[in-house]
Amino acid sequence: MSKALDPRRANEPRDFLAIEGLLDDDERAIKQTVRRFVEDRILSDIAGWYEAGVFPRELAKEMGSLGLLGMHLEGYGCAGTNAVSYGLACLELEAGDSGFRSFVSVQGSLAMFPIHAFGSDEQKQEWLPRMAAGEAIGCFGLTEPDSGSDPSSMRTVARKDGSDWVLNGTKMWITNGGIADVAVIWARTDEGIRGFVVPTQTPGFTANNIHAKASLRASVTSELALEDVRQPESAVLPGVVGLRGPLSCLNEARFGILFGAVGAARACYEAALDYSLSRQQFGKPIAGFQLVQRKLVEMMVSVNRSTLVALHLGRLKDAGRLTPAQVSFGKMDNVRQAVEVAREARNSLGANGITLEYPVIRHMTNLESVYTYEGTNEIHTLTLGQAITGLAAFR
Ligand code: TGC
Ligand code: FAD
Repeated sequence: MSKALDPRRANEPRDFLAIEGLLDDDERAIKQTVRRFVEDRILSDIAGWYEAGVFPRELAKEMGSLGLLGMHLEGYGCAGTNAVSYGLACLELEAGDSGFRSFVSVQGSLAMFPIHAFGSDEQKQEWLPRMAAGEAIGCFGLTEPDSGSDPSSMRTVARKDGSDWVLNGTKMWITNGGIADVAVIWARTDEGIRGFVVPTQTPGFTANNIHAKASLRASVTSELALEDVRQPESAVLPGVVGLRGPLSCLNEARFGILFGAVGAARACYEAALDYSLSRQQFGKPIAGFQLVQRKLVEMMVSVNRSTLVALHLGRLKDAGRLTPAQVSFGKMDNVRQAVEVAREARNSLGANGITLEYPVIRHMTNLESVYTYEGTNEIHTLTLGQAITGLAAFR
């Protein structure tokens, strides 16, 4: 009996539930293109970038020319793909490194999306085409030193001075901050929370990169200090007032993360599978031991289940029916599954699992940030609790 027809080996270990077959031709082509980009441009250098703590800014234009920046937005040089394709691109990028998915999430979903959704024509024309091309880099300033899970407590203020706005405050943990050309800054005003499109060269605007991170090392994370940053009226996002503005952006970015986390988990599972098949102990491959097989099976099941959840949520988004609480379901569960997979995979590699020669510990430490940012596991648990009980337990 040929191998292909043997029912005991009929399933592809790397696509066990044949999920690839649920994608259409365009989606498959985009996924393969991004996968090739990751293989050609990221995988050979990522361990070095990670160790050195650098993000290769020069790759931004390449990602722009692939259409990965503001990918699911329409017009202004954006690719205008469906949501599933955007998710699949995030998945493949994060299979390379969470830092690259972070870059794309922040650029497309947190910096370009608010300009696209809430900006003036002038703001859109000025920033979106250059951001889509990777010529201008954006960041998103919501979190502050004393205001993380509860952004309603933010202290950054924007006060009217004649026809200008003057911004003061500190934003913390801002991805891309130190390499950004433009920052979308959320600040308290007399009218409520508003968004400002602030060029980072404006006097009074300073970005200080955060060093000594043990997670997301191939990504720039910064503190932003705003001291009397003066902006014209045209800097305010005219289309939204209130916390709904930044939280709407987070829905978009969290959607990318719920796909992205699957990519990190898949990379860890595949590394563990390959390693277990080649590593010999007690006279045979360790993959031949029951306890190792159990780990591999749990990882494989988890990756397949998370992929199906992501794809289902992507289909709902493309149908215009995805709710924020459903996004929380995906962000909470897919990231925690990925954390578990990474940890089991790390263990499966023994001592080799702690070196950057293998991707697993890099993904494992990256996922700690992913678990925390864009709403912690607890915040998404409470969002789901509110959705099913009608009772808010945040305060
Ligand atoms: P609450 O009173 O519930 O709502 C205030 C207003 O916002 C509206 N709203 C939403 N709108 C759109 N999407 C959502 N998901 C929304 N959730 C709420 C709501 O309808 C209301 O609107 P209105 O017009 O009636 O005023 O707000 P709350 O203060 O109780 O907070 C709710 C909570 C805790 C869920 C929210 O604050 C939250 O999500 N906190 C987590 C903060 C967070 O995720 N920060 C992320 C910062 S950015 C980041 O981490 C980037 S990492 C990027 C990377 O590198 O990849
Ligand atoms: P806290 O809110 O202080 O939470 C600490 C702990 O308390 C957590 O376990 C939390 O779940 C728990 N907790 C808090 N409130 C409750 C509650 N009501 N019930 C139960 N438990 C609770 N922010 C941006 O604005 N822009 C960015 O680009 C950005 N990039 C980031 C990049 C990295 C690498 C990291 C690590 C963070 C980034 N963040 C960014 C910030 C991120 O969104 C916050 O770290 C996150 O929202 C949590 O806030 P916090 O760190 O202040 O933790």
